[in-house]
Amino acid sequence: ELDKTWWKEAVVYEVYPRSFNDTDGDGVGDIPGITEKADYFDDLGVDVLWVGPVYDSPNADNGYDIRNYREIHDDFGDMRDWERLLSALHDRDIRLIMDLVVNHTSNEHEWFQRSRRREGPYEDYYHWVDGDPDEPPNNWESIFGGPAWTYDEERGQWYLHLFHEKQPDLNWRVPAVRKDIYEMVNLWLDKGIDGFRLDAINLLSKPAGYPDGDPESGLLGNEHYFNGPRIHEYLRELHDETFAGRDVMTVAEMSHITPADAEAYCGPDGDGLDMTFQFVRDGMDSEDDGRWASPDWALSDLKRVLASWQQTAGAWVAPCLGNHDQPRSVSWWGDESYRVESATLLATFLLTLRGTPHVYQGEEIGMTNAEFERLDEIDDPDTLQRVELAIEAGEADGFDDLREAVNEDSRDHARTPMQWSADDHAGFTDGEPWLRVNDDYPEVNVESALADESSIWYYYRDLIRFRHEETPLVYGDFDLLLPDHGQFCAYTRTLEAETLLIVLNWSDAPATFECDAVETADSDALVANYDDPPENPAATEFRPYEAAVYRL
Ligand code: TEU
Repeated sequence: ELDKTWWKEAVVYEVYPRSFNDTDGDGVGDIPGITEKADYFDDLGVDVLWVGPVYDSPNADNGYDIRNYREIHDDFGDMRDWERLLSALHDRDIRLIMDLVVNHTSNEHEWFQRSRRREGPYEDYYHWVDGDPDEPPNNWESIFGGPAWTYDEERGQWYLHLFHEKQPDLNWRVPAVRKDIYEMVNLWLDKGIDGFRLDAINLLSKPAGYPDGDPESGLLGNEHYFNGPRIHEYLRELHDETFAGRDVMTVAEMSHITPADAEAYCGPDGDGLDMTFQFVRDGMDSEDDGRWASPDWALSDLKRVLASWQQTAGAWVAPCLGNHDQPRSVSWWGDESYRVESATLLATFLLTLRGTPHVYQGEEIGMTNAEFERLDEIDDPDTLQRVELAIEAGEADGFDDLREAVNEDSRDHARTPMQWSADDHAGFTDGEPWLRVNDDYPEVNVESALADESSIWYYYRDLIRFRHEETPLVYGDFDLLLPDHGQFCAYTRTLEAETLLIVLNWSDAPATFECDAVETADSDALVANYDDPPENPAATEFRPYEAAVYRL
């Protein structure tokens, strides 16, 4: 008996509001700009829009530092604009989920301001620790690099921030903190949204006493603050006090988790969360903090991680190949020299996996990494901090020494403006864009993609339709084939008597498909990214980045 639910059958599309579509010429995307594209999402066929943080924020981390959870940031519009967006989407049967950022707030949030003045109930809302102003309380490192503690002169204590120093971590041990958060969550749910993406949510619980991290463990302290001692209690309570009994979806953003952890959070006996992202990179990187790792990843490594999640996780997952924190998927997972072929191969992959696929804005037109030439073209606080620290530590003389690393992996790659047309600034804005537009926009843009029926865009649209029609792609089992093959990523999706075979030649050279585990016969490929796909995959040569789906 299948446990059917709309969010299992959905395809989600992530919008990064700052970079999506600017309607008022200030160079920053806005909510009316998202609403303006309501038909665009509908035409593409996505079911859910995840819109990144649009709350009031001083923008130390592009809205992931929230000053007021109940207000819309001026840059993006106002509450009326937001309501119009919600109805424009609902009119088209598209649901809306928002970002829920509750591991931390901005240091400009009223709670922090009052906490640093030790005002009444707010005194312990954050993690405050006594200590010598020159000696942080422990060796924990911030995920953006540098110490996870900042000394606050006003209060005369250290406070914890696992991200930027303008993002102090909330103290979830305090019941009043949790209660305030649940109230805020319910306020948004009562407005009629369809769920949340839960930001950095497995970081909520920190161990009492803040023990030092193991000096050998990569990101210092990670074993203490990821999946901390009371995490399941907090998440269960969050669920029970807010999402329970409502028809909404929750997708948890968690790194440093195994498939078994995913089950503990999102499985049938978990905390009530619906799904967690499956970041294919998590588990592949040798470094614990995988940010500036080499893009020379190995397909066998990818398949190992993939199979462990797709075959064993007793939880629903949300596969994604990119988001606003990752390099562009074509540049990282694909091949810019085979941009169209590899982008369509990646689409075939993402949309035939088990779980709820999340497409990131621009993937549907094959947007690539930009080439950043100068430090002043970088905006991402994570990248900037790392550059600064590397220079301070004498590992580099200046930006030039770091340019290659930055260009491999900066979060800014995902944040360059959406490319709508070949007009100035890719049609994103009439003003000056807040972040530079990728130089490839005259060729890579929505307008030209829509004018060409063989474009990546139409391939996405057709695949999304195909996924909606083929139940095995949603509810079927996943079985990896040829785990050690250096070029093919191939697998089956099986539901009862029905089996679909997915063959991806994930390389820039031809490869012959030979696999005893499946019985193939002459049949047309149901989906393929070349015009004339092999009729029978067996013993047939697949061209560079050729992808095809067959019914067995
Ligand atoms: O990211 C959480 C997180 O762990 C990231 O630091 C991620 O590991 C990193 O960006 C490298 O890919 C979330 C948001 O997605 C991110 O944009 C925010 O900066 C962060 O939380 C803090 O809110």
